[in-house]
Amino acid sequence: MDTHRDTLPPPPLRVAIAGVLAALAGVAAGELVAGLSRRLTSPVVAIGDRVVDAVPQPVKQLAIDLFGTNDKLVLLGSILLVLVVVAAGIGLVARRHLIAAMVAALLLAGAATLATALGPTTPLPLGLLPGVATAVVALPTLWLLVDRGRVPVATPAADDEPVGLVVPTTTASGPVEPDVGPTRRRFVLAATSVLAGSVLSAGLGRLLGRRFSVADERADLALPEPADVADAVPAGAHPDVEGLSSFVTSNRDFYRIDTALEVPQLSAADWTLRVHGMVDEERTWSYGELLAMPSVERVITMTCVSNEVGGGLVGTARWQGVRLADLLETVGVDPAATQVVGRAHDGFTAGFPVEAVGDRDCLVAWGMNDEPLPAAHGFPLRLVTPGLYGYVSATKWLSEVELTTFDALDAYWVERGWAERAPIKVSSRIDTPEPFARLGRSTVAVAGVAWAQTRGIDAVEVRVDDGEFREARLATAVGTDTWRQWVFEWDTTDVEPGRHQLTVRATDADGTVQREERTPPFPEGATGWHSQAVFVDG
Ligand SMILES: Nc1nc2c(c(=O)[nH]1)N[C@H]1C(S)=C(S)[C@@H](COP(=O)(O)O)O[C@H]1N2
Ligand SMILES: [Mo]
Repeated sequence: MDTHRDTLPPPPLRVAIAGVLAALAGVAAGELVAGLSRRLTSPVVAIGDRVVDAVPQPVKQLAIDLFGTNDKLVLLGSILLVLVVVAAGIGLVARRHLIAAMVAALLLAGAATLATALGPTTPLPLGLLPGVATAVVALPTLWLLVDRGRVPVATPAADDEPVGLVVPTTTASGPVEPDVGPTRRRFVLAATSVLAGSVLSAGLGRLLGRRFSVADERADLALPEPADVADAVPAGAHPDVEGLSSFVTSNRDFYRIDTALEVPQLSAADWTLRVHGMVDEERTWSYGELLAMPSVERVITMTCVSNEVGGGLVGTARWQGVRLADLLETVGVDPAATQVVGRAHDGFTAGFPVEAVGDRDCLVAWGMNDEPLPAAHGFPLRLVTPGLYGYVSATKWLSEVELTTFDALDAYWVERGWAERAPIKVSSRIDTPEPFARLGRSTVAVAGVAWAQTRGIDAVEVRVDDGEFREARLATAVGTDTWRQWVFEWDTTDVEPGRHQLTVRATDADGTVQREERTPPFPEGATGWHSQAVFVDG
């Protein structure tokens, strides 16, 4: 190229920085465009969504084991990290082969566009926009920064020339590198402008995106009083022991598990629930119509199949909504249907046996603890089904209920190897004392929760070290669909000072004793007794 006859390629550090900044500018443009419409997704989040859908089960389990419920942040961070490394590489290629680097950048932006456009909620061709914006901004930026990084032949910059935002033009001994200063300054100026522009547009995009929040809409909604309310939780259901879980879990403390990288913000104003498939006559209800139907309130304990022994992926709420049985009665179910599938706006599915709709209170819930469902817990509508793990029964952001058969449809997690039928296993957890607590020599209240939804808890036993299991005192049962609290008064003067191991096991009302053998959550829920060490003072 003629204009470059009197310049040399930029130093490697400059081109690497050029690559990274061009990528960031592209990402920022994607964020900005995604903020323009509620139906658009940021390319980074879209890539994350595709990864979540595609990664094999062992990898997913590893991510959950390593990062717990922070796995989503870690995923988004990893995507950005990979992007930075790849972009730096593209920058280095651009040093000598600008066209090749531009092609690589185009492919990268193309992948982002594909990820965004392939989203199940993405309307085309509008959905192409964030990805296209990424390419339209990243490619010229790369070209510009590489060009600005070139060095005059007269004074080639050393490869290790530092690129700083403060350009030293003099030292104690006088002026240095008179020709490099201006070219370096030119690059730093371009790079800083790109960085500032990126931060601004990404920030603006995020700011614009906030107007899709359903927070105000939720706050303004007036929920009806259910015709059939649940009794207040009796005082006897919650022993007064410090460190014991509250009986009803607050919305804020309720565990959250789903595949959504960003909490969906879905307006109830135009929300509909379509019930279809193997039915006599399909029907669609608006959110308002469902709110106007005779409703019920039920206290139900939900559990995630991924809950480890002793873990916190279990919670109890007062749920308000309509019985799914009432909706199914209206549409008329084909007797050959075996599976009820709840489908979310994004295509997520969870399916369970049709009989469950008749033999328990399966709810299309619109309320959680007397509030409209929080966005993270499924606003505007979700399913809540007692006795079945959430992944088969509790679709959030519910847009469809489909009557089908187990042969015809594998729901989201079943497709990924998890069990097709997933009743909740009888389980128990020690809430207090905490692991490795130091205990005085007195009577110590060991307390916790136990659950076997739809059956109920008949016994909880506690064992100290290798001793006999002894019965704990059961708190008042609220119902068979909720957990039950328990207390075991332990006289620590009975034991030697030092380390002791407390172990709990529960028995459900069918007589099934919690299994001792430790097995992991995959594919149908963990088993094993919860056990923890404490220290008794001398
Ligand atoms: N749309 C949608 N619904 C979903 C999920 C999901 O990923 N997407 N996860 C399910 C799982 S695995 C569980 S355990 C429950 C958790 O509900 P919560 O987050 O309100 O506790 O939601 C279920 N419903
Ligand atoms: Mo779950």
